[in-house]
Amino acid sequence: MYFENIPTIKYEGPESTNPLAFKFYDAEKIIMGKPMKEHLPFAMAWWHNLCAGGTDMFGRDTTDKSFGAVPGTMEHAKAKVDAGFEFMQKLGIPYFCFHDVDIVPEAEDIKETNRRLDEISDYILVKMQETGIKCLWGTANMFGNPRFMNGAGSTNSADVYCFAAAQIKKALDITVKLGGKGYVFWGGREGYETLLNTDVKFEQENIAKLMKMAVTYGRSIGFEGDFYIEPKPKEPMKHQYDFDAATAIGFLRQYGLDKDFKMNIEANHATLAGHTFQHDLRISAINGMLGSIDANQGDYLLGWDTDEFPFNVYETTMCMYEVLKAGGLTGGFNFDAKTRRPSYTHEDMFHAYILGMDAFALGLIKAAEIIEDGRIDSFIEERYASYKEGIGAKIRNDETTLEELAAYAENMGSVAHPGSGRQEYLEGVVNSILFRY
Ligand code: XUL
Ligand code: CO
Repeated sequence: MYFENIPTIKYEGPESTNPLAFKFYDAEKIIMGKPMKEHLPFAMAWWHNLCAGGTDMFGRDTTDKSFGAVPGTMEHAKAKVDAGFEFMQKLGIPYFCFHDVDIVPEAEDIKETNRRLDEISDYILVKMQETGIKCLWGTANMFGNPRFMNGAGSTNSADVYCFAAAQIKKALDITVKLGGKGYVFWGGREGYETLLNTDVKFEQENIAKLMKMAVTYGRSIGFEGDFYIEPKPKEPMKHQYDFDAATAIGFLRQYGLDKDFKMNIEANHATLAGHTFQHDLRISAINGMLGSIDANQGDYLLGWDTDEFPFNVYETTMCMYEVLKAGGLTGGFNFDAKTRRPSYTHEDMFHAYILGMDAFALGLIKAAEIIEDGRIDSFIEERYASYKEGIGAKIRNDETTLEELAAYAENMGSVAHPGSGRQEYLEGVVNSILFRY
C-alpha cells in the first residue's frame, strides 16, 4: 500500500464536506439513458501522476514519486505500477495512458529498453487482469531525448528517423499487448524554430510517411483501434505542424490518413491555439474525427501549457455538450494534468483527480440539462430557418446558380434583417441552468 491514509473514494453528493469524496461523480447515476461511468471513461496519465515530481525551469522536484524504490531502476518501475493501480482502484478510474519511457527507465541501448518494456508490460498485464483496469492509449515519447531535438518524423537525420520508427514499433507492440483502444501521436518536436533552416514540405511528407508505416504495421499486428493526432500550436517548438484540429484534419486528408486517424483534443492545447476547447471539439466532431480528450485546463493569464486539473465548469459543460451531441467518444477522458508545484503531497494527487472527475461529472449533468431544456438548440434551429424553404432550400439542395441568386436579390427590394444573434439571452439561459438552486 502506497496511499495508506486514503480510503476508497465514494460519491457523497454536493452537500458533502468530506474532502476525500466525490460531490458530483456518481458512477452509476443515469444521465440521458446511460450511467455516468459510460459517458465518462476516465484515464490516469502515467507521466504526470506517477513520474513528474514538480521540476520546472527554476527549481527541482517538490514531490517524492520514488514509491519506496530507487528512481531509474526496474524496482522503481514496478513500484510505480503498484502505486498507479492502487491509485486508480481507489478512485474508480477504469483506464490509463502511457508513453514508453513513462513505464521503464530508458537504457543506453534500445534493445535493453525494449527488453524492459516486455518485462514491465507482463507485470502491468497481471495487474490489469486482477483489477479490470484497461489501457486507453499508448504512445512513444519522441521529444524528451536530445536525439529528437530537430523532431522525430520531421528530423533532418535519417538515423534519428529510424530510431523514432523503432520506438513507435515497440510502443505499438506494447499498446496491442495491453489491449489499448488507441495510439497517440503528439508531435512534440514536429515543427520548426526558423524557416532559415527548415524545408517544411519535406518534413511534413516525412511525418506522413512515418504515420503511414505505423498504420500498416499496427494493422498487421492486429491493432483495430484508432490512431490519434493530438494537435498543439506551440511549446516546445515555436511553430508545431499540428497547430489545431482544422490543420491536423487537413494534413490527414492530404496524405490519405483520415480513415485511420481521429483527434485527441486537449483543452489547454486548443486555448494555446487561440480557440476555445469547445471550438476544437466541434471542428473534430463535424468532421467525424472526435476520438478522445486530454482533459485539463490552461490559464488565460499564462502563455504556456500549464496542464491544470479541470475546474472551470463552463468549459467542462460545453465540452460535454459537444461530446453528447457527437454521440460520445470512442476514446476517453485522459487527465493530462498535474498538481501545482506547491501541492506536493500524495493526498494532493487524490484531491486533483476528485476535482477533475467532479468537474466533468458536473459538466455532464449540466450539458444534459441544456440539451433537455432545448432553448439553445431550438434557437439555433430557428436562426437558420430561411434555408428551410424557397430560395434557401434551393441553396441547401444545390438546385440553384449564382445567376438565379443574383436575379432573386435584384428583385427582392430591401434586404430582410437577418435576426438578432441573441448572445446575451443565450448566455443567460446557460447561467440559469448552471446555477439553478
Ligand atoms: C504535451 C502532451 C503530451 C501528450 C502525449 O503537451 O499533451 O503529454 O498528451 O504525448
Ligand atoms: Co496531452
